[in-house]
Amino acid sequence: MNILILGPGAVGSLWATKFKLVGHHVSLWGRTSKSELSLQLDDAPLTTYSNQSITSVQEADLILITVKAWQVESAIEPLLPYISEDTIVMLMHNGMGTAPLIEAKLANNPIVIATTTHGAYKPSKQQVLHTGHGYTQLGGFNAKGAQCDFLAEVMNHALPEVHWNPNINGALWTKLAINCAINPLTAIHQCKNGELAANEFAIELANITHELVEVMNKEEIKVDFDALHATIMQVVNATAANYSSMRQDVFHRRRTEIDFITGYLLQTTEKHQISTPENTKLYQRIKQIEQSWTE
Ligand code: KPL
Repeated sequence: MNILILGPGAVGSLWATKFKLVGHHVSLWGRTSKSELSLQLDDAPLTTYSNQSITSVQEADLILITVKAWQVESAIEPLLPYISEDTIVMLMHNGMGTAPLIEAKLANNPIVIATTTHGAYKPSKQQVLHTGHGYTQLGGFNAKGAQCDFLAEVMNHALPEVHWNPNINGALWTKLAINCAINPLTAIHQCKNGELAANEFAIELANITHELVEVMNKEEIKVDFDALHATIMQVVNATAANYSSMRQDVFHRRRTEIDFITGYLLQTTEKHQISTPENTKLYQRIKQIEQSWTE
């Protein structure tokens, strides 16, 4: 397949190198205007990709968007005049709420949403490290996207495991709930994920989880407190030594994904006219931190 990776950060570069290894024709669209970029996955040899090539947009069978949620709209903008209606557009990032923005611009394209638990890290522009083996779920966002289940096999060949999930919304909400619970708290307290298992966070985490269950049930995602709390604590323990992406963003004073994580939850809360004070408090605190950098 002709695959274009829009946003060759850590996750985008991981998929680019994995796709190339199994023989796909892979191009990148990064921020730099260099016509070629090179990537090295772990200890594998360096591989080279065309960058910002209009032809690669026109010929793409799949555009995999791996920029942060808040960058999706502006990142796709320069490509819009060149994207064919047959090109599958796939979103892969933390948070929710970008698919309708893409649909508004590319109404006739198949749109697929992906969520992955693979860990990747880019210590330099060329190097990408596959730091944690995970799995990926895909599902259609629109009717054309729902017909793209063959992609699970294609992607599974490059970086297993990949599953097609006809109920991708449930998977996205579960991931959103994990991020709502872990990311703001670790960013505010500048701690590792594992530190949230301490007693001092027990009540706060339980309150956050109760609110998440209420909102998810309103969205017709069937989940109860014990199951969601166990899932969140399982991720806290499995990623105990890691710094969450939001903790890293705050540490480096970069814009966080809060608007598409807790912000998306609060929009949904408002829609159902319920209240989620614990999550609102976390949202406001992260916004305050971001604002303090510009003052
Ligand atoms: O997705 C994550 C993130 O950091 O954004 C978790 C699952 C919390 C792992 O750190």
